[in-house]
Amino acid sequence: MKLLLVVLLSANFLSQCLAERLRFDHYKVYRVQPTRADQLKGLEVLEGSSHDVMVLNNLHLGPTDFLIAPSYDKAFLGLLKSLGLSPELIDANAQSSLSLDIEPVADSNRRSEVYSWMVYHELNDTQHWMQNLVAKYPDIVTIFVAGQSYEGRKLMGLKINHKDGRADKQSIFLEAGMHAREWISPATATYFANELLTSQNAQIMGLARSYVWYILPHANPDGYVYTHTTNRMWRKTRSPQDKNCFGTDPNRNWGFHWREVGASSDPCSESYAGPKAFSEPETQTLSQHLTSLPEPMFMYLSLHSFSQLLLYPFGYTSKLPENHRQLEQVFNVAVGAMKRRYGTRYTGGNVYDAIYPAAGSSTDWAYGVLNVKYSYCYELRPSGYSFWTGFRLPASQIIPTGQETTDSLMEMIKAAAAIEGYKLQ
Ligand code: 0X9
Ligand code: ZN
Repeated sequence: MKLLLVVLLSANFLSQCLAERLRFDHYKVYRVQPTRADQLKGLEVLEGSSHDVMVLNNLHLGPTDFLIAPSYDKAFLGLLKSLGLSPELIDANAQSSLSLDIEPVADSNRRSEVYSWMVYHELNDTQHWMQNLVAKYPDIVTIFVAGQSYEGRKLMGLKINHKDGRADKQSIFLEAGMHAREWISPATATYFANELLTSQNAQIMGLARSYVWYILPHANPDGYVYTHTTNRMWRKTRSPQDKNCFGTDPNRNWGFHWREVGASSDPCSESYAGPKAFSEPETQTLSQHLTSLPEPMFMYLSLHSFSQLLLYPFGYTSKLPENHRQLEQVFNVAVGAMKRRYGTRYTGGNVYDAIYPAAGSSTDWAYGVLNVKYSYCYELRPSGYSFWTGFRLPASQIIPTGQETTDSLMEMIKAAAAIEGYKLQ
């Protein structure tokens, strides 16, 4: 009896500790297109104001999607009317589309020895997979810990260094998962790492041997876990902030022209830059780790989703980087290779003009502070601008995305190596 009580009590305790997954029954998704600064200002009051309103992308002059609780519907429509805005209804019941089983997640209780790219994975599963690779390729793979998250998780990545390669190797760092809900990003990073180890393609293996590779699938592990346990649409880190809001946008938190433009000082905003540069343990420890790496860094890559864009610095200014001609040349090659296999079209350019001003990103920092001359950010599949559907890429597209992105990265690196006279194997 006593034992039963203990079991029951601890089960209860556990369920209270484990955050419940948020449901959005009969919530509506609206798209609103502010065209004037006063409209934008009027919409800002909605950010983090209650659990009944979620702003799905960072507010800007352009289409923005809102997730609205039934109880808030009237007030929301009233506000829009007063601002002279008319919404478009994107989804009449958010929960029914969230419930569609397009994103199967591997069951980590029944972890099999085969880690596949047919499904998405939880953080623990991927960390376990990385550890298994060390056992499988002891001469090539080691684990690096780039730092720690607010909730104490490790920023764990793979270092891939084929010992039979050239002696004076430079490094390539690939960071993924900075934004929690962009699930295709870590999935593509692990797909690519697996290619570097197992590909039958001689060109891929040649490149694998020509550099020291650092692959960090989850730059924001707390956020990623939160998208699995509680809120699929979470973007930021999970540190508590003022106004009872949580998280900082880690891609606005880097210490290079911090918060100058396209970043918010409102803790409830999706693009909150944080109280100061590198306020977040994730960006602080990762940046220190990057500074301490022994090899000269040849390229810095950041994987996000979505929109099918390839981006290069800067986000903080429309001024083009000094080597922009080379960056553009490599961009053209990379976009061409992306299209080869499945016809997937990418556009892009410098962040500021190609999407929107955004200061404090890792891509800008790697270029501006670390002096990495080839610093790129991919916004992976899908195309379009529906913030409601764009982060939920069907799992059946993980492999095609992995394949075409590998094609693109290979050609990108070859093109940059040719310009720099870096000899490949
Ligand atoms: O807003 C962002 O941080 C990125 N878009 S996203 O939808 N993935 O959130 C784009 C930022 C531009 N990219 C870099 N400067 N790396
Ligand atoms: Zn992102």
